[in-house]
Amino acid sequence: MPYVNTKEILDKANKEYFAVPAFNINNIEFFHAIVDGAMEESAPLIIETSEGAIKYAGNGDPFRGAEFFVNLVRGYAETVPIPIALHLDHGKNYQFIIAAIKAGYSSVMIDASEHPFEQNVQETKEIVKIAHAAGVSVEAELGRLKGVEDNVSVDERDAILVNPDEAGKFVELTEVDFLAPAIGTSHGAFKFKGEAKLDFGRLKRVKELTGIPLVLHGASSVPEELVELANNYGARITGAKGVPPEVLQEAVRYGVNKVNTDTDLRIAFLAGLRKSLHDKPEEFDPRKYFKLAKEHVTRVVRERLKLLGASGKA
Ligand code: PGH
Ligand code: CA
Ligand code: ZN
Repeated sequence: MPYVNTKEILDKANKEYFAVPAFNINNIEFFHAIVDGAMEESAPLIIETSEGAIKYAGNGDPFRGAEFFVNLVRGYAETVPIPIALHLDHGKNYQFIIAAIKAGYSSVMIDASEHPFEQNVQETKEIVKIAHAAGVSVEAELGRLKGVEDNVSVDERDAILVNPDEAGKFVELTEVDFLAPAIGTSHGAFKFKGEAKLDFGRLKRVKELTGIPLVLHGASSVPEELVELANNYGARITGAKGVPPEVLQEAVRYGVNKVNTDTDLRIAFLAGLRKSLHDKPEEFDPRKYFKLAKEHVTRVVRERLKLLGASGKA
């Protein structure tokens, strides 16, 4: 199947009320493990790379890194039976966003969410103009990715989370294709101190006022059994907490169509790698000691595709 525009995948998800996980990669091992999982589930696939990943793959050079990922993902897509898109995650620097568009990414995120509303509108608008002219779709973000505790004041909450009325205006002004509204999640393995609490009231309003595909960042579930496995083999990850699977499904019911997933894959890979290094100290072929790590990643990928309703949607 072809290398596709992310918009094609997400417009279908929006119409049919499911979500597609977007998986972050830095290297070829994660890529292969993710594609295997998506093929086994006959699911559409969104691969995403951060600016850091592009820098890593280009050995410091963003243009080289962006070319590397496009060649990898586009070349591969043409040989497999599922549609695959490549997305720039959290584009903050003009240089990286332009590098991604030039190299042939399917979509880019312009993350100007730490700036005041007007500036976010201006910067997003500018990228939308450039990207759309090249046939590349655009994601933007409103609000800050930060856990919100129960004892936080209403004012503080308003300062951190998305303002739905602004979201409606933002989409109208920028003509952005997808929007990531901050509703209480955060990146990494330590998202919540107590219960996972997302502001579904805001999410529902944002969907009503925009109608476009919505993106949930910081959406990893941080499965306990994987953290435990990693810790049993020498890792030291304590107090980790993610977004439980049933909470993600609720988010999908309120209109989330793209679910960004990085941390879960990292923990899965780490757990598998630590176990195989421990179990086979005589092994020094990376293709062999990465095998179990990749299998763990594939399993997480399959679980999330099923959970979010993307299985069978290729
Ligand atoms: C993410 C990933 N990438 O943009 O939002 O979030 O750390 O929860 O996997 P996690
Ligand atoms: Ca942000
Ligand atoms: Zn993110």
